[in-house]
Amino acid sequence: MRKVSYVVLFCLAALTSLSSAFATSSYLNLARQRYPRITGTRLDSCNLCHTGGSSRGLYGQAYQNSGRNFAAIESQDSDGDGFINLSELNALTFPGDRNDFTKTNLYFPSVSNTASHFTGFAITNTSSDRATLVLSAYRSSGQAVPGGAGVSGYKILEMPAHSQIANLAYELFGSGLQLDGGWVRLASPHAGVLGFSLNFDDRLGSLDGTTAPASAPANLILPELKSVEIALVNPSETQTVTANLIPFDDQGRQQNPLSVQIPANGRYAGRSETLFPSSFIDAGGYLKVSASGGIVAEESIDSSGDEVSTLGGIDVSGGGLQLYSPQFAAGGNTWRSTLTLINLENSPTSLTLSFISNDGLELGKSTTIDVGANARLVISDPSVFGLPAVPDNLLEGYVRIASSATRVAGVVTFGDPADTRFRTSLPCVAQGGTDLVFSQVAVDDTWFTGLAAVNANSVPADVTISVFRTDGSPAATGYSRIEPNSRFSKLLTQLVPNLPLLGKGYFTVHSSQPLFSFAVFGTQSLSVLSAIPPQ
Ligand SMILES: [Ca+2]
Repeated sequence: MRKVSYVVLFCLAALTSLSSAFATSSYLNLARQRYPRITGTRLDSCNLCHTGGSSRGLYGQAYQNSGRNFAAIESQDSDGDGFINLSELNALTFPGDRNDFTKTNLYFPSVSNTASHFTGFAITNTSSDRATLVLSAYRSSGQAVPGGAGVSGYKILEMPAHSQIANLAYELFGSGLQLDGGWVRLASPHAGVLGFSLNFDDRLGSLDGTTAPASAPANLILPELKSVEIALVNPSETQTVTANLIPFDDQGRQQNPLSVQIPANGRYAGRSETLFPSSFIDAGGYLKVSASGGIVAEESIDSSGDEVSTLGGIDVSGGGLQLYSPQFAAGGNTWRSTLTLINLENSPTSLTLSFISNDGLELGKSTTIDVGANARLVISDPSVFGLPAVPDNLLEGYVRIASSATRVAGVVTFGDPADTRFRTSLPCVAQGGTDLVFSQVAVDDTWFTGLAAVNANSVPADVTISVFRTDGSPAATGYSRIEPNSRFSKLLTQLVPNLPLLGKGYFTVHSSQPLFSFAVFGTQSLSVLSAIPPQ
């Protein structure tokens, strides 16, 4: 009898643990059904809810306490790491482990894949570790792009150390992808991932790129209001945001604001001339966006022809007392530049502007201009420096901007004099860097890549330019010296000897002194041109 009891007890115990295992695996099945992307990943195990053995972890406890309702705990942060459970599951980080969370969040605010418009992504893993990343595509409604025939709403990438990918949206999400003005989130539990995207049309008549921002502030400025399409993304996965669009004129006077609601994961797009009276827009001005939560903002300026230049939103708390426009070029029938500066504070300032040549010599004379509270100053030719508005010969260099009282931000737009063939924009920079990464390089029969760098220091800068293939292996290296207050603007082929033809890849700039720098790439025929800020 006793033996039989042991056997019975043993079997009961085995059954109990078996049934608990069955329960766990059926809960895991439910998790897979609700979050299909976890299937086959490191989250696809008992460890999602349990911390080794059978004891529940923080997420497992929350699931139990909710009456086993995944939806009910999606907006909770069970492990207190600052990321809600839904974000963690979407980013493939453990919602019950406070040491495991998204270290890189990047936002690509304008993504299209239609018969005529495409988006390309260049993503670089700059770290010496392998990185897992999850790309998620959303429609403007906030709906995740649904999976179906030839399309998936998400893409999981495993990137070796120092590697790069350059792919079109449909190469990542499938040839069935149909997206007209959506957006993409990149999340990774690894740090050191950088992104850049390019939007272009099928004729390569227009192309422009922007670096993917890694943060979503609540207060931003879009520096142009005329002939622009504004795009705002709400990256919250659970909360609607209210965004107030507040137009300012060049004198800093606020006009009637417009309020828009953007659903969770949603995107709002609108053209300035349909949003605000033309009498106001035609006079210039800029837009302040003030939202109830973090947002990502971008504007595309298309004032002439089909040439587009894209600018990311400027964080209102950013800018600086000293700024550099790393490019200003005018004349010689080749270039025209427009420098736009905005006083970010509610009190007046004076801006002293100096135009400095590549050799470090002042071009014309420095000028000081009073700028009112919240006002905007537009410099569209070099006449403010006492030079001809359209110089016969090319004048090229950089502009230093010093503000007497308040933080200012700015952008420079440059293109051909008629502004119809090519045009691109760059933010002005307050702080230089010694280690810069440019997430894209293209050097072949069709494409060129150029690099400009300003050494605004009083000592020479020794610069190493290293070009890498997509697998992270070095392709070629070049060395340059930039004298104090000087600048170079050259083709990558001039700076890096023995550079092989490359359609993809990336490059880094290491300097002994902080530099203000940017890259440009475009077609050899200059039908398109895109400037790339460093990251
Ligand atoms: Ca976590």
